[in-house]
Amino acid sequence: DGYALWLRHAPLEDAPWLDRGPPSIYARNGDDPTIKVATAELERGLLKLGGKRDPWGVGTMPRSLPNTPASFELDCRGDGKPNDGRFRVAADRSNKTVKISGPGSISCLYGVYALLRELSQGEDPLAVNLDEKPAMPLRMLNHWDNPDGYVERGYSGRSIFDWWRLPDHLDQRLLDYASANASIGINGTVVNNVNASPLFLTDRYIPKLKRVADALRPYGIRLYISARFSAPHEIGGLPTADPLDPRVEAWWKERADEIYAAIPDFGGFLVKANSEGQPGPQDYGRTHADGANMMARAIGDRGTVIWRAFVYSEVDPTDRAKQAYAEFVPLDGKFAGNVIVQVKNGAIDFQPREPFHPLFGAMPKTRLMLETQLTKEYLGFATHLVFLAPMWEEVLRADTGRGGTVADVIAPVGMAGVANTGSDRNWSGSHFDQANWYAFGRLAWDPGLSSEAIAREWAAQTFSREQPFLDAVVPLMLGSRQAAVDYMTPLGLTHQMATGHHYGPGPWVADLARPEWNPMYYSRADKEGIGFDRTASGSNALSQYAPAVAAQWDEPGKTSPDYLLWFHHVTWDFAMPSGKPLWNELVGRYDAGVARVDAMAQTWASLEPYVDAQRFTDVAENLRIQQQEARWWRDASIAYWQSINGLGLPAGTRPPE
Ligand code: GCW
Repeated sequence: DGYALWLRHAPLEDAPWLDRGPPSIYARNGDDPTIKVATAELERGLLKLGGKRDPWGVGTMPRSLPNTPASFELDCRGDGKPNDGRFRVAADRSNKTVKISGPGSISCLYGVYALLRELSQGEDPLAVNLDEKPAMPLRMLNHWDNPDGYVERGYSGRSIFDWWRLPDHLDQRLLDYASANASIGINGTVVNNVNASPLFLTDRYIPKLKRVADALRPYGIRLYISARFSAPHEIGGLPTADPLDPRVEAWWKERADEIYAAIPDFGGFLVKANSEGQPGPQDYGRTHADGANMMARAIGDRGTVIWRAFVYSEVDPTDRAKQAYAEFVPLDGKFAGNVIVQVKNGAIDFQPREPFHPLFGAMPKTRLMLETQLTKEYLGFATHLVFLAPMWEEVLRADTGRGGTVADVIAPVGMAGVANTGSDRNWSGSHFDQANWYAFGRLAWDPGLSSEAIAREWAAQTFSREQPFLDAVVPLMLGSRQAAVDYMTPLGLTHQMATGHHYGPGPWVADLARPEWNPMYYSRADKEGIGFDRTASGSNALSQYAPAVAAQWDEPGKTSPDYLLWFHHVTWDFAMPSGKPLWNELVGRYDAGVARVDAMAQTWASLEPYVDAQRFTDVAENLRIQQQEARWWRDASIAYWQSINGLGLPAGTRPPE
């Protein structure tokens, strides 16, 4: 039913190594809680992979025996130094032992999962040879979960955190969650919404948080919380939350002390300040740095303050896309060493396609972290099949023009993903959305991995390791994001979603209270043309990029069609590189998006022999909805543009329905 995620370890049909007899495991340092988890996970995985054999068992050896080497040996005795989870998996062919090793217990856990990933794809253990370390230190999920169980922008049921029954009851699902995360290298989780309730800072919640932190710890996952900036005032009895008031700092210090007494490895606070109505230091005439540094002093060297750069309020009416850069760049060099600034992949908001955020590379004296969104708020929720790895690959590989790619900029810090988990049986609301959770972890571990490699290993572990299945499903996944871009917001259009819920088209909306809430604000469509001029003749947001980067986008003729209407207002007959006028190209893109979804549905229909009936049907039914809704997007959007430009449908561009 999908609950097992990519950790199904479906029985291997044809694996000679299994005929060598039931395997055995020997773990050094076997009393370490993380080594215990690693051993249990390896045992569980091997049992499942060998499932069809009888009799079959996995022995765990209490100690090393000279004449009977174990088939798997875990050797991760720490040397006391901080351990980033690097590991090796290497076979000794002479005595047929696979050794998993590294400088600390978490190495063995990561090594075990990496080994199982290979075995699940059909690899022989003696052929596995891995030597890996994570590309960045922080690989985190951000949950937008509220204490009452509602998940903001969550499309997969209620929150997995049962604050009501905690600390007395810990749901097994949390251990399964920890195992899934650890299996892809995720090592931190912010358990509550950035639109934060102050409850999480109260004495009543600390024991609840402690129970969760204790459960996650053996899996190498540190717990963080989102902190509400006004808490000292709201729950602390102080008349203010002014960051420069010593009583306020003393209050945060006292809270931090209480939390650290219960959770010695507490990760720290994530803060959304002065954005979308959230409180923040600007309420007191102070800067983001004043606010962040005050909290950073309260935490001290015990943890980190992660301060979001998603600031979205009425500062610069000319272009919402410019605000974060305008507020944060002047603060470069002013943030304390244990502050991280967390920046969304693009300057608007998790759209189907945005150019990379201009803050990357522009704050060389500040630790910057990338924020992505796994839950598909603007990409058809859990219903539409959209594999996001190509989108993240696009941003990670973008050259900032300021000494490296986005991946280079964040490598010393990390990457966060807004979680898509919930109480649904399949965790993510749909089977294919599990792939986005998986891909996030894999890319945070190694941004050099290709979307294709990630899709392939995920699909093999999740559905079927048969080649014909993989050869069909991998391209289906890889093309799915471009399909969504094409039927929702082609050619650099953005934020055309219906008001509030962000599902389905709403390009005609123009009367909402704030200008930048309106899709018309983004499309700027009129009788003559369409697109948002962000060059010097317009908002000049383009000037926030390094000159070499800006030069790619400063003229419509030079700009990639992917970003054309993001940066330029062009006439409906503007000549596209394809030779077609813009209007024809635009209509063609909507059609191409629909056609691709049709092809996805057709491909999936042909894969029935490889997938269990329930999951096959679940996916097929979602695809049918996506086929209808891609048409809804196309037809509503085109009809609306026609109402503005008065143009007919270009001849021959539209396949008859
Ligand atoms: O994408 C927008 C969402 C809000 C969200 C906000 C943010 C948590 O519509 O629901 O609030 O971004 O990232 O803070």
